[in-house]
Amino acid sequence: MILPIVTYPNKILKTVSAPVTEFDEALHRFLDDMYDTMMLSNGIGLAAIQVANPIRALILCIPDEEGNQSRDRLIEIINPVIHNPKGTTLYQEGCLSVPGFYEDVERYESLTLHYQDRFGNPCLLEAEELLSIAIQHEIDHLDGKLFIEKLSYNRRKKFEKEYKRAQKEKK
Ligand code: QAP
Ligand code: CO
Repeated sequence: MILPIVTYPNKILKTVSAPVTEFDEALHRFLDDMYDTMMLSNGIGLAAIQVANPIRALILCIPDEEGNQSRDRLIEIINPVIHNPKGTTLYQEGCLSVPGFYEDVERYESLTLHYQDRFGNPCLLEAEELLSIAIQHEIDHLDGKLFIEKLSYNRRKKFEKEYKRAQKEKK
Protein backbone atom coordinates (compact mmCIF):
# COMPACT_ATOMS: atom_id res chain seq x y z
CA MET A 1 0.00 0.00 0.00
CA ILE A 2 1.28 3.48 -0.89
CA LEU A 3 1.06 5.92 2.01
CA PRO A 4 0.70 9.71 1.64
CA ILE A 5 3.91 11.60 2.50
CA VAL A 6 3.61 14.48 4.96
CA THR A 7 5.35 17.62 3.67
CA TYR A 8 6.73 20.80 5.26
CA PRO A 9 5.32 22.94 6.90
CA ASN A 10 2.97 20.28 8.37
CA LYS A 11 3.52 20.29 12.18
CA ILE A 12 3.30 16.47 12.29
CA LEU A 13 6.96 16.53 11.22
CA LYS A 14 7.87 18.17 14.57
CA THR A 15 6.66 15.13 16.56
CA VAL A 16 9.24 13.31 18.67
CA SER A 17 8.58 9.66 17.78
CA ALA A 18 8.14 6.96 20.45
CA PRO A 19 10.20 3.74 20.72
CA VAL A 20 8.82 0.63 19.05
CA THR A 21 7.82 -2.05 21.59
CA GLU A 22 5.78 -4.52 19.49
CA PHE A 23 7.64 -6.28 16.65
CA ASP A 24 4.47 -7.80 15.24
CA GLU A 25 2.80 -8.38 11.89
CA ALA A 26 1.32 -4.87 11.91
CA LEU A 27 4.86 -3.41 12.14
CA HIS A 28 6.05 -5.66 9.29
CA ARG A 29 3.15 -4.62 7.07
CA PHE A 30 3.85 -0.97 7.87
CA LEU A 31 7.58 -1.34 7.01
CA ASP A 32 6.61 -2.98 3.69
CA ASP A 33 4.28 -0.03 2.98
CA MET A 34 7.10 2.40 3.82
CA TYR A 35 9.35 0.63 1.29
CA ASP A 36 6.73 0.77 -1.51
CA THR A 37 6.10 4.44 -0.72
CA MET A 38 9.80 5.37 -0.71
CA MET A 39 10.57 3.52 -3.95
CA LEU A 40 7.60 5.07 -5.78
CA SER A 41 8.83 8.54 -4.74
CA ASN A 42 12.46 7.86 -5.75
CA GLY A 43 13.74 8.20 -2.18
CA ILE A 44 16.79 6.65 -0.54
CA GLY A 45 15.52 7.06 3.02
CA LEU A 46 12.21 7.46 4.83
CA ALA A 47 11.28 7.85 8.50
CA ALA A 48 7.91 6.63 9.86
CA ILE A 49 6.84 10.14 10.86
CA GLN A 50 7.02 11.17 7.18
CA VAL A 51 3.99 8.93 6.63
CA ALA A 52 2.38 10.23 9.86
CA ASN A 53 3.33 7.30 12.14
CA PRO A 54 5.19 8.60 15.24
CA ILE A 55 7.35 5.51 15.90
CA ARG A 56 11.16 5.23 15.95
CA ALA A 57 11.46 3.36 12.65
CA LEU A 58 13.23 4.29 9.43
CA ILE A 59 14.27 2.61 6.21
CA LEU A 60 17.21 3.21 3.90
CA CYS A 61 18.02 1.94 0.43
CA ILE A 62 21.33 3.44 -0.67
CA PRO A 63 22.01 2.88 -4.39
CA ASP A 64 25.19 1.03 -5.48
CA GLU A 65 27.85 2.55 -7.80
CA GLU A 66 25.56 1.96 -10.81
CA GLY A 67 22.59 3.59 -9.10
CA ASN A 68 20.81 0.25 -8.49
CA GLN A 69 18.40 0.26 -5.55
CA SER A 70 17.41 -3.40 -5.39
CA ARG A 71 15.39 -4.66 -2.41
CA ASP A 72 18.38 -6.56 -0.98
CA ARG A 73 20.00 -3.15 -0.27
CA LEU A 74 17.09 -2.24 2.03
CA ILE A 75 18.01 -1.62 5.68
CA GLU A 76 15.18 -1.42 8.25
CA ILE A 77 16.23 0.41 11.40
CA ILE A 78 14.17 0.41 14.61
CA ASN A 79 15.02 2.30 17.85
CA PRO A 80 18.43 3.54 16.61
CA VAL A 81 21.18 5.00 18.82
CA ILE A 82 24.34 6.61 17.40
CA HIS A 83 27.70 5.74 19.02
CA ASN A 84 31.24 7.03 18.34
CA PRO A 85 30.44 9.76 15.80
CA LYS A 86 33.70 10.87 14.08
CA GLY A 87 34.67 13.75 11.78
CA THR A 88 32.47 16.06 9.74
CA THR A 89 31.41 16.10 6.12
CA LEU A 90 29.24 18.28 3.85
CA TYR A 91 26.59 16.81 1.57
CA GLN A 92 23.82 18.35 -0.51
CA GLU A 93 20.73 16.85 1.13
CA GLY A 94 17.13 16.65 0.04
CA CYS A 95 14.05 15.22 1.73
CA LEU A 96 10.80 13.65 0.49
CA SER A 97 9.01 15.96 2.97
CA VAL A 98 10.69 19.06 1.48
CA PRO A 99 10.24 18.30 -2.25
CA GLY A 100 12.35 20.15 -4.79
CA PHE A 101 14.85 21.72 -2.38
CA TYR A 102 18.47 20.66 -1.84
CA GLU A 103 21.13 22.30 0.29
CA ASP A 104 24.52 21.49 1.85
CA VAL A 105 24.32 20.20 5.42
CA GLU A 106 27.16 19.26 7.82
CA ARG A 107 27.06 15.76 9.34
CA TYR A 108 29.39 13.32 11.09
CA GLU A 109 31.60 11.45 8.64
CA SER A 110 31.28 8.05 10.31
CA LEU A 111 29.43 6.43 13.20
CA THR A 112 28.44 3.14 14.78
CA LEU A 113 24.71 2.48 14.92
CA HIS A 114 22.98 0.33 17.52
CA TYR A 115 19.42 -0.59 16.50
CA GLN A 116 16.87 -3.37 16.21
CA ASP A 117 15.63 -5.16 13.09
CA ARG A 118 11.92 -5.86 12.34
CA PHE A 119 11.98 -8.84 14.71
CA GLY A 120 13.51 -6.90 17.60
CA ASN A 121 16.95 -8.48 17.23
CA PRO A 122 19.76 -6.14 18.32
CA CYS A 123 22.00 -5.08 15.41
CA LEU A 124 25.23 -3.13 14.94
CA LEU A 125 26.23 -1.21 11.83
CA GLU A 126 29.45 0.67 10.99
CA ALA A 127 28.48 3.52 8.66
CA GLU A 128 30.43 6.07 6.62
CA GLU A 129 29.85 8.27 3.56
CA LEU A 130 26.26 8.43 2.22
CA LEU A 131 24.97 5.71 4.58
CA SER A 132 26.21 7.64 7.63
CA ILE A 133 24.68 10.88 6.32
CA ALA A 134 21.33 9.22 5.55
CA ILE A 135 21.20 7.64 9.04
CA GLN A 136 21.72 11.04 10.68
CA HIS A 137 19.11 12.70 8.42
CA GLU A 138 16.51 10.03 9.23
CA ILE A 139 17.22 9.94 12.99
CA ASP A 140 16.68 13.72 13.02
CA HIS A 141 13.14 12.98 11.69
CA LEU A 142 12.54 10.68 14.69
CA ASP A 143 13.40 13.67 16.90
CA GLY A 144 11.09 16.02 14.97
CA LYS A 145 13.92 17.78 13.10
CA LEU A 146 14.27 18.64 9.41
CA PHE A 147 17.53 19.31 7.52
CA ILE A 148 16.38 22.87 6.72
CA GLU A 149 16.68 23.65 10.47
CA LYS A 150 20.45 23.16 10.14
CA LEU A 151 20.82 25.91 7.51
CA SER A 152 22.33 29.30 8.30
CA TYR A 153 19.86 32.19 8.83
CA ASN A 154 20.36 33.49 5.29
CA ARG A 155 20.08 30.10 3.57
CA ARG A 156 16.95 29.34 5.58
CA LYS A 157 15.43 32.66 4.44
CA LYS A 158 16.29 31.79 0.84
CA PHE A 159 14.65 28.39 1.33
CA GLU A 160 11.41 29.81 2.79
CA LYS A 161 11.10 32.21 -0.14
CA GLU A 162 11.80 29.57 -2.82
CA TYR A 163 9.62 26.92 -1.18
CA LYS A 164 6.60 29.22 -0.75
CA ARG A 165 6.89 30.25 -4.38
CA ALA A 166 7.08 26.62 -5.54
CA GLN A 167 4.03 25.70 -3.39
CA LYS A 168 2.01 28.53 -4.94
CA GLU A 169 2.93 27.39 -8.45
CA LYS A 170 1.73 23.85 -7.62
CA LYS A 171 -1.76 25.06 -6.58
C1 QAP B 1 17.43 11.60 3.00
O1 QAP B 1 16.18 11.81 1.07
C2 QAP B 1 18.82 11.87 2.57
O2 QAP B 1 13.13 16.81 -3.17
C3 QAP B 1 16.61 10.86 1.98
O3 QAP B 1 11.75 16.00 -5.34
C4 QAP B 1 19.14 12.97 1.79
O4 QAP B 1 15.35 10.24 -0.27
C5 QAP B 1 19.81 11.05 2.97
C6 QAP B 1 13.68 13.20 -2.92
C7 QAP B 1 20.44 13.20 1.42
C8 QAP B 1 21.12 11.30 2.60
C9 QAP B 1 21.44 12.37 1.82
C10 QAP B 1 13.72 14.55 -2.64
C11 QAP B 1 12.97 12.79 -4.03
C12 QAP B 1 14.33 12.21 -2.07
C13 QAP B 1 13.08 15.47 -3.45
C14 QAP B 1 15.50 11.42 -0.05
C15 QAP B 1 12.36 15.05 -4.57
C16 QAP B 1 12.31 13.70 -4.85
C17 QAP B 1 14.98 12.48 -0.91
CO1 CO C 1 13.93 13.62 5.19
